[in-house]
Amino acid sequence: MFTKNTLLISTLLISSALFTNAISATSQVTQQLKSVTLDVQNMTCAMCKITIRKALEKVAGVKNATVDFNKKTVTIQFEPKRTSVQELIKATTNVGYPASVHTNKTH
Ligand SMILES: [Cu+2]
Repeated sequence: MFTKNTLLISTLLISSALFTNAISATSQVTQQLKSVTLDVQNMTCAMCKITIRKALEKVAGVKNATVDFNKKTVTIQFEPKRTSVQELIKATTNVGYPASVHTNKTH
């Protein structure tokens, strides 16, 4: 009986932890997903933002791409087994937006 309760509690804890992660941008990535932020060149208007996001979301293995127009960056969550940072950079470059990996200097 004790084990059952413990198991239930752990399950609850794990699910709430997963939920918190899902809504938090600073979440630790799950085992299958990796996150990368790219600095994107040539981003000048709202259309660019859409073009970049669509180009990335077309890449197999990309879960989501979030463009930050003010910072000129895009943060991508992807499955490292299906695609790579090089592929992501190629995708934005192909639609006219050369990119490079964003390095966080405060880190
Ligand atoms: Cu534009």
